[in-house]
Amino acid sequence: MTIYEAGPRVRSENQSDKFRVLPPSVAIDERTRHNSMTYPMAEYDVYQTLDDGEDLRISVMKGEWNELPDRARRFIGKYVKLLNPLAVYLCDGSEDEATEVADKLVERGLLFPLTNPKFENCYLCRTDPADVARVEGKTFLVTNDRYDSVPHTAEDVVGELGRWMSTETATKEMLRDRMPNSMKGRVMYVIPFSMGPIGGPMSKFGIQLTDYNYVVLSMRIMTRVDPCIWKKISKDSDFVQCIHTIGVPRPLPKKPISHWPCNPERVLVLHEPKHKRVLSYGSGYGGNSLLGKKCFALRIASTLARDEGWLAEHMLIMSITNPAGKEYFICAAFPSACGKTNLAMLCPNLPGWKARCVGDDIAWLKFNEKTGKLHAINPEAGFFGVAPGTSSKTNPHALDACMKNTIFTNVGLTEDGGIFWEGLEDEIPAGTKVTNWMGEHCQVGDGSRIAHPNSRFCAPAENCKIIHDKWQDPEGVPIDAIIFGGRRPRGVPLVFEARDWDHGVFVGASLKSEATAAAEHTGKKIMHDPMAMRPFFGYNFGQYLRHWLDMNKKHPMPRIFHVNWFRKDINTGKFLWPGFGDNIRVLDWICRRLEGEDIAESSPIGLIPKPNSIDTSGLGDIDMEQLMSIPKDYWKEDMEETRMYLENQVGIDLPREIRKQLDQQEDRIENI
Ligand code: OXD
Ligand code: MN
Repeated sequence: MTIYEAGPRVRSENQSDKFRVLPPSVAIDERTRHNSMTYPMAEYDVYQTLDDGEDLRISVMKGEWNELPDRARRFIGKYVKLLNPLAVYLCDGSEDEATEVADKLVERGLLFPLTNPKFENCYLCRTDPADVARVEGKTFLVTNDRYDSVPHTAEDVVGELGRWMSTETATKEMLRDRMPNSMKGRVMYVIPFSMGPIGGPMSKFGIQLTDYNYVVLSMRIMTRVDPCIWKKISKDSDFVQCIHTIGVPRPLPKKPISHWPCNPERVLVLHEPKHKRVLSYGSGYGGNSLLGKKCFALRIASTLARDEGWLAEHMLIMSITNPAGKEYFICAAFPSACGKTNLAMLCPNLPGWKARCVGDDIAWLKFNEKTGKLHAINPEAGFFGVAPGTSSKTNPHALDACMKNTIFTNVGLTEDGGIFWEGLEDEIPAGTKVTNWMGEHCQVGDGSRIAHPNSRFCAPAENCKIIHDKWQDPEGVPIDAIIFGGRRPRGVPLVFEARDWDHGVFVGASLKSEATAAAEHTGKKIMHDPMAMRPFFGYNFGQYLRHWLDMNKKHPMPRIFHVNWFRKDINTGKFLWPGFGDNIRVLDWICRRLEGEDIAESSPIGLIPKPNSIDTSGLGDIDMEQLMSIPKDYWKEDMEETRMYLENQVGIDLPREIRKQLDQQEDRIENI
């Protein structure tokens, strides 16, 4: 066995061979490998001059270092010095690359190819049970001034609308205590990616550095990874710096659980809007590690959006076409795991209607001078959907989209090489042998939990049969309505329309929902989730509301609605509304409102449907009266609680327009 020693990283002798390609100084030490895999040796070494003038020797395993733009080389070089990886691997996003990386992960035991012939090029992955969701408690915004990140809360109140860390603490915690040498013995993958169609006027570039090849495969699905981005970055575009490490240098202190190395005790996810930089340590899962998603496309992008006059929101984008052939584009903001993917891929239960999906999780919205409307793009290229509950009844299009080129994480594996999660009981018979998300043997229907509640499918958007022709339109699609919603078992009617833009912003600011499994929360308590963005604000929520309110002063904005598919009968506890494909009936009402139909009447909380104005034909017995009722006691309490929340959480940063809306709504409720 040959063990090569890494050459000195810092060069002391002559400077002239800066761009000379040198023979490789690195091979992987056999003892640091899992399962004695064969990694290729580094192809060549280069010297890179860093911002501090130092020349650093870098081993390149794949890709043409000298073709990278200077600022990208300096950026990568800076983190090679800090993180000290074995070598650098410049990703090109190609099929071959994905196959090579996936094969390595299969060899290592992290990925299992699905052998069932129904699936094409699909894999299952299981994580360490300590790394299964976004970790909101360890996610921070880093700014010099605390109140650039979070609002002024009332005294003794713990802020819930973002977490702030000072620049000094962040530097110490991340750059001094965690990151140095954290990629030791590992390969640093360099991923050039675009959020939004490459080169589009609403799109933005990023470069992610990661030591986790599962992340490479997932980023390739969720974003547009393409080496042409290097050229664009070199010319005129900036990029968001995304630095991710699982924080497990080699040699490993202990064998990773489920072959999923991570460092859950030390997880830290930092965002520095000023530097357009995300630093993530310790977790390989979802929003903690696929930095293009929540970290870039929501937290960093929302600050860019404020500065540049647009919006970055936690919203699906869809189109619906009525039987007369008129198409409407809608954005809808629901908290995590409240059915955004299901609505985005709706199968309408009313004859003649057609629905198309543009995006299922994030929308970037910008006013378009040509059309005079707010336009939206989906910055992502894939779906990272919550698996449990997805079935051919609830979302056949999502299920179908998962049949090829998909990575499943923490779902069950059936004995015939397919997948199982809660919700698929009608498609996979009871008694089928399965390995659950923790690798234990069990059977469908034996009462045990098979998939983790936050288990996911990561599938390319192009797989979706109802993806809209314009989903990649760089100019986006023109938005006709914005919808807010949450899981509200009590008191909140099926649908209402905001009185005007300011009232709509207030409705969004007051958004609440039952807690879900997408983050570390447990239980079913009703939580505030303003604008469905509570975990994703990139700056002070008071200023965020100010920005929303001001949008309407500059340009005409779409009408705003609120929906609740989840109201329960107070006597039986059963859902009052069938939901899913029947939600088209509510969207139909919304579209008719957009056309100016006189089908709404004023209520204390907004404009509600006039009796019989929602098409319930063929639904049988629906208790519309209960579904649409606005119980005074409930709403009085709700408003008091909302006032308290906004006063406590947003304090002096709460815009006066929102205070006015609170006062007015309280008065209207008092007069019920
Ligand atoms: C998501 C989330 O993963 O909202 O989309 O948590
Ligand atoms: Mn989401």
